[in-house]
Amino acid sequence: MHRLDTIVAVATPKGESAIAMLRASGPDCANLAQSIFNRKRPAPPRYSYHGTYVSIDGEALDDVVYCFYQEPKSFTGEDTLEIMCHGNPLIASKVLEDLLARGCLQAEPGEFSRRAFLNGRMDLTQAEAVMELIQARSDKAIKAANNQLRGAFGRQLGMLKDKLLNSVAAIEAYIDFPEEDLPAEQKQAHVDGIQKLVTYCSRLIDSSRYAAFLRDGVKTLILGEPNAGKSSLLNQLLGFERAIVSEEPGTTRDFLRERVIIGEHSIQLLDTAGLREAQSGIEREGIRRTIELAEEADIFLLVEDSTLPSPELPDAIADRLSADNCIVIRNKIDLGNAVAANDSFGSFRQVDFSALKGEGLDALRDALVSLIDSHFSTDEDDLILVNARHNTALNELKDCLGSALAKFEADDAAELVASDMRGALDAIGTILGRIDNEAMLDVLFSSFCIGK
Ligand SMILES: Nc1nc2c(ncn2[C@@H]2O[C@H](COP(=O)(O)OP(=O)(O)OP(=O)(O)O)[C@@H](O)[C@H]2O)c(=O)[nH]1
Ligand SMILES: [Mg+2]
Repeated sequence: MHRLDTIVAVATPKGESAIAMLRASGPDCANLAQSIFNRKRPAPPRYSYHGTYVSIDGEALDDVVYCFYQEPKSFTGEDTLEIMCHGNPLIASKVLEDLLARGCLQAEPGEFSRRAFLNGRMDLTQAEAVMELIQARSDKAIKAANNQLRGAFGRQLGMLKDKLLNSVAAIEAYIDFPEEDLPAEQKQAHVDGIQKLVTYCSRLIDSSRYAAFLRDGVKTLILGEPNAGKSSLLNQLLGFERAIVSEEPGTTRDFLRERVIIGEHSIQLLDTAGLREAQSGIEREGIRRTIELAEEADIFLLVEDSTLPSPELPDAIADRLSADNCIVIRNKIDLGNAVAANDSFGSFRQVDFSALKGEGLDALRDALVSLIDSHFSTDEDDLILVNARHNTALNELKDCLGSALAKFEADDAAELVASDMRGALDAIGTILGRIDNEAMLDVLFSSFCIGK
């Protein structure tokens, strides 16, 4: 249940910085602002004040700026006090200790957001978007999180819910009159309406892969024969010598994972063991892992030594490559004796490259951005970051709607159809957040940071 305590936390990371911020929320905030800063009158809300923070023992702790927000016009919907002190972790923790001594409780992770949700300041998808925004690692991810924070998902679900409610009301009207049949054209309108909702659900479920890629980065596998220059390419894209490069084939055994931002995208680069008949058990294991990684990768960079004929790839990998997900990198063009490119990659994007000299790097970056853009083409304006929790509820929603449709078509009793539709409404409620589901809220908010 909603605690009526005043909670407090340091909202900025530990470490030296220009400023550290503490945030308190709850009914004591107005009094705290008055007593800490020795004010004769309460602090007018939403104004910044400069003052000396005097502890409960009368010690001047720091020169700070503070701002009082009066409920309901605050992030949490409660009275809130924000205190900006100098960014010395010792000062921030002294201020925190003093606020605890004055009766505040240390906030749990995500407790501010949880209160914002419980006080109706945001739905659950928006609370989740706050966390997505904090953790977003690329421009695209930030845009999507912002979109969700502004309530895009909530609005779409709200419209869906209204349509369902209308249908349920119309269908339930027939429950009391079992001898009457729903007129055929009305029934068809409901069926069409539900069908549209099913399509909408499927689209959202499909987009969860895109959301995962925004969150974790596009999984990009660097593949090729030993010595083709895969690790040299990784180092070029990263801009530093991450991987060992040597003329000895079979240098990379275990795969390396690094993240890089290219254009608006966050990319997870995986450098792998060269593909060939393995010379040793360790190398064989490395190649097995490469094949395993290929199953989940989004994008492939196939590195070829342009002075040698194209290699034969294991079937498990060749089957995964297509013009939509792979760029062929013709490496070592600086050597000047390139052989003709392999016809079977004729339709693929190809980039002439020298990992030794860094030639072709811009062309490769451009090709990568254009490939990712076309691979994950989505309408940015209604981009939703579908997470695992949403996905479960969306599948539930889709199942309920599918079952309602089947019953409609079988001319089952109106109450049976209505019961499925009610199930669908519950699933939407789960996504937006039902206040009675304490356990789910505990799990969800505990993954947030303290002070958020
Ligand atoms: N001339 C030239 N040499 C290159 C180029 N790229 C890589 N090399 C050389 O080729 C050799 C192998 O490079 P690596 O980057 O280790 O190749 P790899 O594909 O990671 O090899 P394994 O890890 O053994 O599979 C090294 O001696 C590199 O200096 C290039 O563009 N031009
Ligand atoms: Mg290597």
